[in-house]
Amino acid sequence: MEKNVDVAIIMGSDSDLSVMQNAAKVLEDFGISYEMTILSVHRCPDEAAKYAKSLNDRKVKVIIAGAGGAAHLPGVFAAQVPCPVIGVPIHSKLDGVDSLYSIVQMPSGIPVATVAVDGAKNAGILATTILATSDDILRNKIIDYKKSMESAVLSKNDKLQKLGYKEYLNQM
Ligand code: RP5
Repeated sequence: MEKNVDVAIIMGSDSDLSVMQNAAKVLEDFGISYEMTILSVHRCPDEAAKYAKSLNDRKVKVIIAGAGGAAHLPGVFAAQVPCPVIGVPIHSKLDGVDSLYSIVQMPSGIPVATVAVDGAKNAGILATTILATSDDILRNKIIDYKKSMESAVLSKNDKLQKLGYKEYLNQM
């Protein structure tokens, strides 16, 4: 039996997995329930449509969909679900520009929130912030996460001021 999860990570091929794992890692760090599925809207369209229906039946809250090349998967899912879809363009033979344009250029009325080429980590963070709008624990975790990034940058700047750029680079 399929379980209830907050986020579904979908990708068009196992060749996308090395990128898409970065979305899963973020969700794990934030303690968000998710499932991960390989399904192609080109190579197995009937199964993909069945899975979209199952996502609707289970009221999955956010979908992260990665695909490369003629990357129709995020848009085809967005057409079939009422929840936000985040698209991850995967690097490809055309450096991912084909994937990026395929995902970002959606027709009016069917948006896909598109991150950078191979930006699965940001897709995970964006999904978390969407869920955080109705979950104060997650909201606080996002605030802490941003504070930790702030401290990391400020301490790098302190180090640069102390060492100067040459020594800083020597130590990198
Ligand atoms: C897309 O085609 C997949 O998302 C993948 O990025 C690309 C290539 O797939 P494979 O030929 O590696 O299976 O559908």
